[in-house]
Amino acid sequence: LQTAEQEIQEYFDAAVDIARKAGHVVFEAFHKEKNIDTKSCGTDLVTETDKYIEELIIRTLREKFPSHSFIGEESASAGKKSVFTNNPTWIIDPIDGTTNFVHRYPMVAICIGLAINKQMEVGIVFNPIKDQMFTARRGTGAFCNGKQIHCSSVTDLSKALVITELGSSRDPEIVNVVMSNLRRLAEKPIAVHSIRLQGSAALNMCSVASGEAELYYECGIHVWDIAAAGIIVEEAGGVTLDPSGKPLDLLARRILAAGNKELADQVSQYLDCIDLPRD
Ligand code: 2AM
Ligand code: CA
Ligand code: CA
Ligand code: CA
Repeated sequence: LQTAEQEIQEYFDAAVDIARKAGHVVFEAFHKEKNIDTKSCGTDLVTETDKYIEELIIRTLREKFPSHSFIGEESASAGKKSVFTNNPTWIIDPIDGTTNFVHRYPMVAICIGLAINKQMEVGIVFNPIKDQMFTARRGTGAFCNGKQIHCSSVTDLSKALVITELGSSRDPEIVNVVMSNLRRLAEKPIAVHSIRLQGSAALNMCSVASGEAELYYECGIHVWDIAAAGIIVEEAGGVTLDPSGKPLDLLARRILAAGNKELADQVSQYLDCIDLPRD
């Protein structure tokens, strides 16, 4: 009989293994001509590779763990509503940063997370272009290519490098909220060191986990954008919260990831978010 720890190790190894295989596919497709389609609007892109990889990952993990459940971006887009239960559930984003992938901007990642009893146990975020494999298992730290990573200890918002995104919606009301948040952070009295937009929610969170940036927030993201990267931030010593400062709700479409609670509390009072339909 396996102990719970051995079981989690088996899930972790399987996730790393399939993330690498999927990474080869993304790497091969990266510089080639792509077949691009749009989803909710003209700035919400998807390629054949997104769909192919999600199918590959789910098929491979389901073969190994037939009783497990699956939530994936492209399955959800195909009409399969996310059902998040206590059953071991794999949460998958085949390519996080599809717009980057289409433009050959090298910030793309394969995200594979495993939740048991709705708690994240394993998180894998692999950038195959830069060959960076970010990994975490609950209670054992966060790593990039096997080397332990830690969040920044900066607690002063005016000394922070902040990451956010434009998002895929061009609805004027949503764009307005994005811009007013940016303006508030840029202007005095806050006047952060600077602001970055990298185009991948998961890699933004890995930047926070690595201490490259102090914090990241975004409204409009989905559970598959943040599930795997969330445990990586936490195991690197950081916090994941709702942008309001309340506890994180994985299905609520919004995230604040920061190196520490002090910084998160400072920024949360300045951030506005639009309520979106839950995942
Ligand atoms: P994707 O590339 O997998 O679609 C960009 O804002 C980041 O947020 C990307 O990681 C993108 O993931 C994700 N994202 C997905 N849907 C979004 C939405 N409706 N609004 C904002 N970001 C979204
Ligand atoms: Ca997408
Ligand atoms: Ca995504
Ligand atoms: Ca995606």
